[in-house]
Amino acid sequence: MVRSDSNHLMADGETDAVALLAEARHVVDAELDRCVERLATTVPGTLGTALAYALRTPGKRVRPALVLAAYRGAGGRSGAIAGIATAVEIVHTYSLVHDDLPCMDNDDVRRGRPTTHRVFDPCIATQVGYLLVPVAGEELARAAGALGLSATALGALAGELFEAGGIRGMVGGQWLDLEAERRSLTLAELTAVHRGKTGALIRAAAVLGGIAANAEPAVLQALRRYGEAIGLAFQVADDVLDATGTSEELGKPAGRDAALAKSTYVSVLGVDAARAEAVRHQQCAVAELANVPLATTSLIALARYIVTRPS
Ligand code: GRG
Repeated sequence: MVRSDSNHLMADGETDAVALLAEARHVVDAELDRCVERLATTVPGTLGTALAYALRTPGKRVRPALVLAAYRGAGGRSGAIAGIATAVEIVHTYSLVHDDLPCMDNDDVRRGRPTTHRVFDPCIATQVGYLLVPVAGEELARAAGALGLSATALGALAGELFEAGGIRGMVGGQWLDLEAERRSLTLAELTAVHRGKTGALIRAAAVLGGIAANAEPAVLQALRRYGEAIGLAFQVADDVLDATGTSEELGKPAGRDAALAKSTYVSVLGVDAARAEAVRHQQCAVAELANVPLATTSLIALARYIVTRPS
């Protein structure tokens, strides 16, 4: 055990994850600022202001940290990886803006701030979400150029990111989730929803880091399986936090799943078994990293953080 600056006792590895998340926040927030400046010239007025609001909301930056850890784990060394991490974060941001809309979860607070549609209006927030998707594509292409990657590698990056964001990933999972409202799901059905809705983008973050480092197919496969498992661990932990955390801790209303009568890992398994399920996925993720040439310390630390995080 080590002692952090805040005098909070931290388990081994947690400091690595906290430092990596801080670094990811630093480099991605700088990249997002540059993105906002570029957009200000092309998207003036209220829509531009709303785009800046959504892009500058302070999230944990877990997906960018995964991109950095996978990239460096696979031998990548360039600072331009921040642009790939930013592209993933922009897709994530779009999903949060749309997820909060009145036609979806109808949430008032996100990341400790009023949601985009509450500050502006649902029409503007809908436009913000749609606009962020091509912005993520531009960011990805710019970063691939700065990294000196080939057109084939850029194709692989784009294919991975937008398949994860599409019908076979996040959007498909969200559709299943919306269809499942007010219905009790089995554990298998719930897992199918979250493999797409939450897991796909997290998996893509790990794989993108590997592609950007020109990793061998076996390393990419290990990163894919690792990402798949921590994606599920992330959602199980999210359900536990929603049931056990406070709104102040979470930066969004706690207990929303129960209020919306959603099937969750907690409603299906109970809190204790859900926690055990998250740890099981974490262990599966870490097991995938063995036997490939990959520096694993940060990836293991992030897997642990994902199930022990406070928000
Ligand atoms: C049009 C059907 C349709 C879908 C649009 C809305 C949408 C796409 C997808 C929903 C995806 C979604 C919001 C999944 C939840 C993932 C999740 C657990 C988010 C919270 O992630 P954190 O904790 O958030 O990393 P921060 O704020 O820290 O970035």
